[in-house]
Amino acid sequence: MKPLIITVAPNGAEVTKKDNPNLPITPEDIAEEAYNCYKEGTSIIHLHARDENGNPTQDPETYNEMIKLIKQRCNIIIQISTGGAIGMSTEERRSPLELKPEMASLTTGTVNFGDGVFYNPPTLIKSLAQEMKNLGIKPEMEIFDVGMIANAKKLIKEELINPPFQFGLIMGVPGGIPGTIKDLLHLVESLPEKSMWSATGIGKTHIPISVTAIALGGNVRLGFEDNIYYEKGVLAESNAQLVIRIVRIAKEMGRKIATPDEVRELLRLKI
Ligand code: KMH
Ligand code: ZN
Repeated sequence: MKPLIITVAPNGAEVTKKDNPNLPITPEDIAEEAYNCYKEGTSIIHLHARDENGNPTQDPETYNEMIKLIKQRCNIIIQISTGGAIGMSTEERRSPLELKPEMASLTTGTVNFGDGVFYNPPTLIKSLAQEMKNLGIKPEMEIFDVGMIANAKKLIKEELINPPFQFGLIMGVPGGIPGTIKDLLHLVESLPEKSMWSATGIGKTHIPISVTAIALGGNVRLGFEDNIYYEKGVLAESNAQLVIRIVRIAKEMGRKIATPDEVRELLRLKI
């Protein structure tokens, strides 16, 4: 089996310090968290920016500050979010692409998201894919429900995405595909050829989805964006604490852990 690629999504856009006081918010705290996760075996960091009040922002300057501080510490692969937060304008969401990170997220469909709607109409998906292609940014196609894989295949057919195709299967969002093993198998079986994938399960689905992904030869995403608990009723102390557990389980299951440079080669990232 290929080495396990660990992605950490350390803060997301929706979680607050009230939910978990250990949530990293400032560029400095996020950079330190990225470094701690890197030291434990993380190769990709999925970034969302927050403003000085802790609210989500897509301000390129804030992303730039975070990225600069992370790069001073380690060579982890930077993946910025183009999802941002519910309700953001499309212009706002796309703006940090100008920083030309190695990777960016690209959700390939609209989905209910708790009480809100994560809005991704075909024109937006296509224009984000085109922009990433022009800038040499590798998209991670984020899949919240199975129909989004069909939309991704359309982008591939239109040659807007180059192989290998990187998918992030995000399961258990209220409104999206449930985080069950059966649903994970269905998603994986639906992926096109030349695909690589990671899976994450929101909340209590975190461990079953991670362990199954490791067993299937896929990869994992974890972090406070998806899950703020270490176990039922116990908040995680840090993102790195979640990484340490997954690395321990993966090693027990016979998977080596990929380094950022190994991932650059596997995903054929432009450096
Ligand atoms: N915050 C969610 C509405 C992404 O990063 O691309 C969307 C999200 C996806 O987090
Ligand atoms: Zn995100």
